[in-house]
Amino acid sequence: MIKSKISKLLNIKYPILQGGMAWISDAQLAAAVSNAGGLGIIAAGNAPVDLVRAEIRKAKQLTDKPFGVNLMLLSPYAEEIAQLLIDEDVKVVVTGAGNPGKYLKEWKSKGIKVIPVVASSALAVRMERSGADAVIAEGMESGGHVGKITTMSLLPQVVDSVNIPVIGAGGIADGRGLAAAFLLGAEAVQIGTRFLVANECQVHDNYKARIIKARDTDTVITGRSTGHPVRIIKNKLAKEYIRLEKEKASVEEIEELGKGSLYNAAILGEMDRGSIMAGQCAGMIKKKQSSKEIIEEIYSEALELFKKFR
Ligand code: TUI
Repeated sequence: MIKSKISKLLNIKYPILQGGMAWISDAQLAAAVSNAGGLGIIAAGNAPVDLVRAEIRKAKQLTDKPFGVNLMLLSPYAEEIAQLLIDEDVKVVVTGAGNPGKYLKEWKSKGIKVIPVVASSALAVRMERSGADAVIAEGMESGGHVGKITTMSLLPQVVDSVNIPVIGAGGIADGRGLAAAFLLGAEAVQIGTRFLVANECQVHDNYKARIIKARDTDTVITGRSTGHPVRIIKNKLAKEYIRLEKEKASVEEIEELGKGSLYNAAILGEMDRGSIMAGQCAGMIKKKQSSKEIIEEIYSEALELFKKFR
């Protein structure tokens, strides 16, 4: 077994967290990952409180293992969901796309394990001081909302900056990525893109097919000029973003283009004008598998690689 502080902290078998993907990471996926020995995570995304509550309750029915909820801090419902996580006795909270400082004290007082995603060492240090149990250092290879530093550079610098365990994320899709993250000092990894093609993932089949077809150069970051950079697979929508940004269109005009676009891709399967969020590792993903197969394959590949160092 790979010994890891995170497996111990979260009471999980494998040091693998499933990324909270808005409109995609629901109770079914999270429970499948948790039942397989990883940490499943329900994404709150921009969803209203009632929907998130229903998913949390559903996950409790589907697994007796620990699972987490990802609070996307740009959500208009962030405040209400922060309270919901307390009311529903959620064990692990991951935050993304911002600084969760104002919620940390109360979550900690209720015994919730808090794991903020950070894109810099400075935020990691602040989070440790505020009482975070661990941080996720997410490099800009990841899908969706991204920072500016790559996993290779960010992860070891965050590891050097804090004493709490660090989870690596961004560009990790197989056992090589898991092993590499551990060599850079991580105690676990968070994986999103690979779980898009999990059998238990309810994302539209067109989305899964697009991931399987993806090549290494197929993603692009849009929205840097609006302050909300997002990595998506290149398509008509991405081209339109790039055109508007080149023409220095207003933030409102660019953001209007993005409204509902993730829903259009993930739920409606709209591949031309939807936001197909995916990490740069999409090109490595070649087949659909169960969550259990994905986790066990990644883990056994990494174990095999570690034997080289004995
Ligand atoms: O949150 C993510 N990835 C996401 S959220 C999302 S939903 C969305 N939809 C439309 C527009 C925007 C988002 C899709 N993908 N990853 C975690 C993450 N957090 N990556 C980077 C960061 C981050 C960046 C800067 C966290 C904190 C931060 O600093 C904030 C501060 O105040 O210092």
